[in-house]
Amino acid sequence: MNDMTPDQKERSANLKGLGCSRKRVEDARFTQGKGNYVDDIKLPNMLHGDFVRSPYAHARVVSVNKEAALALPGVVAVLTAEDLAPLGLHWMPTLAGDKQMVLADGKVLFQGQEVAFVVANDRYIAADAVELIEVEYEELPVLTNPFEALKSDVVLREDLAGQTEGAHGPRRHHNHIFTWEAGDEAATNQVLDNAEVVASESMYYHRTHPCPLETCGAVASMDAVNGKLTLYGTFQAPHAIRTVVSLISGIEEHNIRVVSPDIGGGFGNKVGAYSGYVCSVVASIVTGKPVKWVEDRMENLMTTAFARDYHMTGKISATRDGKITGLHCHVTADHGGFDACADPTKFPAGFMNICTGSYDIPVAYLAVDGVYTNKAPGGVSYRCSFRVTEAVYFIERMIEVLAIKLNMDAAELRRINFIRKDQFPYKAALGWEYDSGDYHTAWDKAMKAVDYDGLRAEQAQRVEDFKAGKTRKLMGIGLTHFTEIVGAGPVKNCDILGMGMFDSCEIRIHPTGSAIARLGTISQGQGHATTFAQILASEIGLSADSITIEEGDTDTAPYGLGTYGSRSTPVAGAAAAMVGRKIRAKAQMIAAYLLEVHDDDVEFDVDRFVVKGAPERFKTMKDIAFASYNQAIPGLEPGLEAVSYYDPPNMTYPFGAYVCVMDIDVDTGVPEIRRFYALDDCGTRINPMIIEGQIHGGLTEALAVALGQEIAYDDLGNCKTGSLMDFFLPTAWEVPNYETDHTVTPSPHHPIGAKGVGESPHVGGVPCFSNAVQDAFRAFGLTHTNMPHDHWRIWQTANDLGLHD
Ligand code: PCD
Repeated sequence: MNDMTPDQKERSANLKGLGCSRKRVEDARFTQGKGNYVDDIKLPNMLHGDFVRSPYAHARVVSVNKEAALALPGVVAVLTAEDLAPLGLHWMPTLAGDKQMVLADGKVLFQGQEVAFVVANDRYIAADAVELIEVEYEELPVLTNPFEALKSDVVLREDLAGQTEGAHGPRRHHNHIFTWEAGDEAATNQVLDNAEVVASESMYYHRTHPCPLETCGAVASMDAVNGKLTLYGTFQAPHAIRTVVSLISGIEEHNIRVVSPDIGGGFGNKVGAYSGYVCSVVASIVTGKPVKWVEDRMENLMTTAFARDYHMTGKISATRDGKITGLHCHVTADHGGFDACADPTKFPAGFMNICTGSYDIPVAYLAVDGVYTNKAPGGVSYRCSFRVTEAVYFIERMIEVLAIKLNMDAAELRRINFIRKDQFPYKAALGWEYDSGDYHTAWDKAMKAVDYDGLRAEQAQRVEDFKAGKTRKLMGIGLTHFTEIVGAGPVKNCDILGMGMFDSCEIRIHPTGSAIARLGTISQGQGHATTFAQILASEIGLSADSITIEEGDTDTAPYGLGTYGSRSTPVAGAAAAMVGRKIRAKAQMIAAYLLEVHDDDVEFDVDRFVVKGAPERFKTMKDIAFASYNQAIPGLEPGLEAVSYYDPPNMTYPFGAYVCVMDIDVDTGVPEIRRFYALDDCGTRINPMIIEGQIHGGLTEALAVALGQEIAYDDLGNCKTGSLMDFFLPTAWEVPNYETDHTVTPSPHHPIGAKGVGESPHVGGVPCFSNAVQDAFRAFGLTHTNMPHDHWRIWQTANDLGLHD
């Protein structure tokens, strides 16, 4: 008879599977400086590329003189649009159905735009050569305001002149890109016209930037003998990059290997395709040597992947006692010189149509106008699922504005309008079907945890004290209840450049009962090597410590759409669970054969199959793995491997309840965060420790955006925040101690009930910090003021309200 120790509980713990705060396996190399980032890649005879960039935001390029640069020893080549044109590579497609200049083709449309690419023996020579290239420009009128751009005679995109149809429908002006609508406008207007109460507000969600620690970069290496191109890069979607490179270069896809090595943060910055990638590939083909291109910090901030820049106007209607009846939202979206937003094809404004938020709003309408201006292109989802941060900021501000109008408590207004638990799956007015939620439970838990009533009483007292001259500090209570939408997504409505957004996992179990699994996603710090092994451990009964996770090499990983939009858990995580189930199904047959019983007479028990009713008769997964390789089992192929491609039936809808308590010094404009409470519900939790880390990181980025981070331009289109001297990155000094909490409402359609979580703290955090600032001034008549709430702007708000008098 078999030994029955260890018991089931202990065996389960040994797996380090779902729910275990397993230590991050990748940290051994990260904490010892042994990571392998793009800039660590050094190939024999490697050359270095650097860009000549436009100092002007809008100008004609009259001439480019390369002579002096080419004469500099060590300079190998200088590429301009003229050199790329014969190859058809001077323009490239964007992820949004537009096209973008790889190198300036006759004109430039934003400051920092790529004009020429210098290739040299080392990076220093390349930088010196950049200085030697003489470009003659003829300045053109600059448009940095999208409202003015829509009225101006100045044609920004001359290449599109006369085109009245764009990738997303009709264009009504030469600087207009698209109008995207969702919902029922007539019905919404009717409700608004007849409503008891209507609150309106205009708000600007400023331009910002993901600013990952590591900037973007690539190393291209063309092996002319074998016809193989290897492209290493900071890619959040390596397979999609391989397909794009193949389509635009004509190199067959099997001859291209794309590798994302370790990535130092992505945050949406590394989803799109950039000129640097194309130029390094072309330069490698032309020179026959590997070519490296890595952005510096200024190039990163000024030219790749801005986020937001949404001018939003809302109307929200309600009954006098606070039941919301309708919502109207209009957005003017500033896309810069090219529409290079990274969104699924059918969603030119991403998932902005989740802007009804956590509330049961019977009728709604959304329209988004995309506009060209003389700013950098991008429009990436900086820690959010395709514009959901904008959507959540919009609705969470509208709720506050409505509460002011109704003279109601904002927490109570939320509570009476939440979608109820029994309404899920809930079909929202703008089209989404929310999978699951229990908002009231989460909200009540949060209110209780922070003693909400106590806080309000303290705040009222503070207002009295302020008025009586006893204090110069106001107190703000920021509230947010957000609903995220993550896991793009169902192939039926989500694609990137025509490729459906499924994801994948392939696993090979080795004879000794350990395994390697590969996925179509790519970690940028999230800890996938730790967590995907946990999902698999619970499914197949082998310890997570025995499962290696590999991502990011298109020669070995199964095709997948990559990591952004918190899609890895909802999509690739589901593929991992499903592949585990395929392994288990085969293992069950092997176990039954070995135990000499019928397949149906064995059942899975943590790490083994046992004979039903006789648990002392079992075969562990290790036994089964070995048998699959060393024994001929009738009717079964040898080996234990499987692959799964998962097309999710729906998105997942994580949610959360956040509270921020802040003191604001009205004389300095300095906010001091006293308390930040974050309750998150991401369904089944894979690794609570990693989730907590994700929450801390996302909240810190939210603090940055709400309280200071901004990409700002002057009227001439000069970027005023192109370095970390001006672009705010919070440090430990500004960051408070976060309190985290959770509820668990599993996703009904995900195989293990998990929803994404990485973006949630950012999506919920931004409105929460902003609401806290605004709430501090509510008693003094403030309805709304725009972010970022830096010290100067807060001081200005206090001043405008007469608090310095
Ligand atoms: N989890 C768990 N559980 C659950 C969920 C989740 O545990 N339920 C975990 C996982 O596993 C992982 C994480 O957590 O690890 C996350 O997840 P998700 O949510 O799914 O996500 P993903 O996909 O993985 O990722 C992405 C995200 C994003 S999106 C972002 S921004 C950011 C975040 O992630 N990024 C980053 N986080 C982070 N972290 C780090 N460290 N780094 C980075 O970079 Mo976008 O769209 O891209 O914008």
